[in-house]
Amino acid sequence: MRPWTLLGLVVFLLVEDGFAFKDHDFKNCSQSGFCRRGRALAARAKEAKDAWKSPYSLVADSVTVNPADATFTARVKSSLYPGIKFGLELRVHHDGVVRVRMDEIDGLRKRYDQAASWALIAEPKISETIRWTAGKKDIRAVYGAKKEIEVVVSYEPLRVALIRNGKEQVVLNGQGLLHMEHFRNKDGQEGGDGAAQEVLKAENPPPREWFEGDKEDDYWEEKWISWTDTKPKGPESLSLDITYPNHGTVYGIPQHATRLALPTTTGENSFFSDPYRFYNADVFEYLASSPVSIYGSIPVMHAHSADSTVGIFNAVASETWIDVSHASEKSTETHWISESGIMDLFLLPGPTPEDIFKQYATLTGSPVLPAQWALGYHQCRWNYMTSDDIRSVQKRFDEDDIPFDVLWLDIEYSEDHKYFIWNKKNFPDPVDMVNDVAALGRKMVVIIDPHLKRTEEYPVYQQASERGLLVKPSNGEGEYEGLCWSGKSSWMDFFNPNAWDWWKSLFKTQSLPGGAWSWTESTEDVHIWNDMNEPSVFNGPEITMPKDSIHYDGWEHRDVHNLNGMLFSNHTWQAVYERSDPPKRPFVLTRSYYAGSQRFGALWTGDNLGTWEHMAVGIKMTLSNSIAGMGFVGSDVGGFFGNPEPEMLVRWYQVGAFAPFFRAHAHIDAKRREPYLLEEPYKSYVRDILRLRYSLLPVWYTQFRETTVTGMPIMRPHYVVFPKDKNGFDLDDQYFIGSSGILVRPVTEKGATEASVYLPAENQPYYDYFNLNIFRSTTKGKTITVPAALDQIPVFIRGGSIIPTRERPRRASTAMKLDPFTLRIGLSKDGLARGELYLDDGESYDHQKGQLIWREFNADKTSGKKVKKPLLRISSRDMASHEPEAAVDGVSLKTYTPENSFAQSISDVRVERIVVAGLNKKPKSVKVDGDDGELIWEWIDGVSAGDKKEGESSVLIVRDPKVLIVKDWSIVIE
Ligand code: NBV
Repeated sequence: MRPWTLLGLVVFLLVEDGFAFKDHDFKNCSQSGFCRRGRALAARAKEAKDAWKSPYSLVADSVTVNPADATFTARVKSSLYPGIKFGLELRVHHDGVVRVRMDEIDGLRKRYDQAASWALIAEPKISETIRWTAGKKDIRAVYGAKKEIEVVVSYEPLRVALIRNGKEQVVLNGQGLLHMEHFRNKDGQEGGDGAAQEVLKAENPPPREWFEGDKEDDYWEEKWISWTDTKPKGPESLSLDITYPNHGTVYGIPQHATRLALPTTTGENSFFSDPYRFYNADVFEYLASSPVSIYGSIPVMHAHSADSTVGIFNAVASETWIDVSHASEKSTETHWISESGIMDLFLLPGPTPEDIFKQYATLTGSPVLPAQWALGYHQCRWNYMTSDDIRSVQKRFDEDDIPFDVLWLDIEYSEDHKYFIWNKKNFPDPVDMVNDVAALGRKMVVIIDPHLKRTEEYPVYQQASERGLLVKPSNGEGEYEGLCWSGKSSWMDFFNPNAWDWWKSLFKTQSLPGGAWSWTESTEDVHIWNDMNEPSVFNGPEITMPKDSIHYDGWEHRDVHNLNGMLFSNHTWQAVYERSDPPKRPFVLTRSYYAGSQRFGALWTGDNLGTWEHMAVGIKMTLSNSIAGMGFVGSDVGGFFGNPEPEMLVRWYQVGAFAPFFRAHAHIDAKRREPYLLEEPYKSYVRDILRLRYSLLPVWYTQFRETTVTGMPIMRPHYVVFPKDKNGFDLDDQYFIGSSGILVRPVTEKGATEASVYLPAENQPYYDYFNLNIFRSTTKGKTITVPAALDQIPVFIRGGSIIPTRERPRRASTAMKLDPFTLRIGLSKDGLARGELYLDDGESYDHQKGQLIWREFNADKTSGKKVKKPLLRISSRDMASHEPEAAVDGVSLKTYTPENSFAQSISDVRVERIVVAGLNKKPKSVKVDGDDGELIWEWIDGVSAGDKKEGESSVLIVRDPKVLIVKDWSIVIE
């Protein structure tokens, strides 16, 4: 018998049987009042064609330009409602990003305006050099090194355009779909200035119906199935068209289970019939191709062409629908419809993808450097049932020499789903259990969900209740109650600042003064998994909290819904950070998230199905999350639901091993599928994949450092690496690992024996990672077919790359600290290569004080001490002290010295092997520069990097070159 309460069981069965994804579980646009209104507006505009004119205009004599910086404000009016005032503000930031804000002024109520403040790291710096110039018809700002950027705000109708080199990059209200529904009273009173309405009536305004439609469609109440949303504030939606007249491809707006290059949702040949939706939801058995909302929302979109990339970040937290259509091959129209909130939009001018990542990271922060162990393999299932079960899983992995770093506990560890509280029948000795796992250098992750069981016997609920920290029902009285795993539950309101310190105190592993409750039955080796934080409410509308529930400061849940999950996991992250002194890097996995979540932790793509389609779309979803800033991402290996056959499981491990976050997970009803349970040859295949992941940990970790500084994604789709190569714009089944030069094309097709791989438009060799065979791309790009039997993964080294690996099989990443390195070098067609290695203690924050090594490896032809013109010279130098901008976690490395104590702790670590592929002739000698002793090396004849041929490349293997990883050195090949 599973250890849940009767109520939990009933709820579970309901969820299991009743909620398999069916259309009627979640709203489509036509079932949501404001989305219907927004789409109807677009339809009227389409029908009216050129006769359509936006009623919104900027009041020219209200323009106020700030003399000290690049800000202006102005009043906006709508010819439909002249008594209603809107305020518009535009600011150009110091990096050229443009922020556009619009709100109703002196309205009957206030629109929610704090979404950006949760997402941004700080108030952005406004440019002090750029100025707005107001004219009769528009106001504009011109900037950029060559004055190539122009932002033009036209007065009538109101229209905002960001232009680069004369080409419009992004246009707001170009299609006239802007509509900010103002607050009004139910009795028909509009609010605002009645006198002005009289004036306008005399001026013969366009009929309101022409623009808004002829009925008050779900203005004051919305019924859906058995729920009634009371909508006490009435209509307050915001419709806005965002057009990219010169960009044919758009990416981003995760999370949706679809392709990276977003398919169209309107127009004749639309791929989906509904818009993409943002309304964080626990969508049970989500479809593998669908625009429906799932667990997280990042309102970030990139529009791309071979000419330039431009981005937008729309800081809105309420339910939002986005239509995408392509008016022509070269342009994209989008239409954003949000239920509430102000307009707060950031235009990221690019012009390269790299610039966009930097501009976005400057706003919302870059991913934080995770603990190194978190990049290892995570073994999870719902559930490991007892502490001995945990011990035995660890033992079985070790007996079979299969590496892993982390064991996970899902909800059944807890007593009656009261998180933090151990079910002592099955976990009598939690601290000993964690210590047994930690004794072998591993960690545990334990789940903490946000629903609190409403019982006096649960100290966490009891204290939250006493302190008034729980979300309130629509009448604002008492505590909102819903059903979740723990039965009758209430939810923490993290919008309440009083919740923060208290929540952090729960995670302390010591007893607290005054008898306050803390998690003493835990240790610093326990990290946290936040699930169900959309929030998931079993008996709520669309399995979430009713929109009219009340949060801190009186905001309705509708206003903040998409922020809810982020606030929970961010505060959990801070709790784990503050639990130890000095702090250790927390690991917190979240299911729900928003723009800015990247600063805190990792995410996974939720409850996927064990199908080939889900395996494939998981890659697309992780790519989409990556380009929207959430770089530490992965999907459940194996698929959450179902029992994957061995072939599928092996392929899924291959997919997972090349995702930043690598975790296998399974539903409670799924058969056990830990890798050691597999028959041969599958078990060996999986062991090899895991060992491959571990051997590449130095690459992953080095790429994580880079993203903490540049915001560049770790999983990098083709358009990011080759923005001008049109063949790559739609590619989303293959990608690069950061700037390492590794290209991977995981196989997600059943029965595959070969795979086709696109080599980008550059004239370079690409080397098969495993056998070093050379394939050649051309300046036009080329698709190749490579063998892909079940034990093969198409992985390539881009010519010109040096890949540092650690190839000794170990049980966990923590056991690799003193392991030697191998350098795998794939020469470019010119016979050159470059690579990097970043290392630190992997766990503390000493790296921010310069306790680290950051090396640059080069293969070139510069002269050695004795040899003037070598065939090749391979060298290692200290990057951290040479790079003027050296940084990690956004912190500059000014205090770094090469002799730091971390470097000293690995001072004996050697390079044990160097493998060079593509050298043009057999060397005569290989020596450490300046030394006379010949190194031990081996030569295999083959095709060189500069040849035109394909096939087996030449390989030089230098064994034990007697050089240290922390030192500068060079090896000359004559
Ligand atoms: O906590 C149980 C599961 C968890 O294993 C899964 O990963 C989450 O996405 N959780 C959802 C709740 C129940 C799902 C049916």
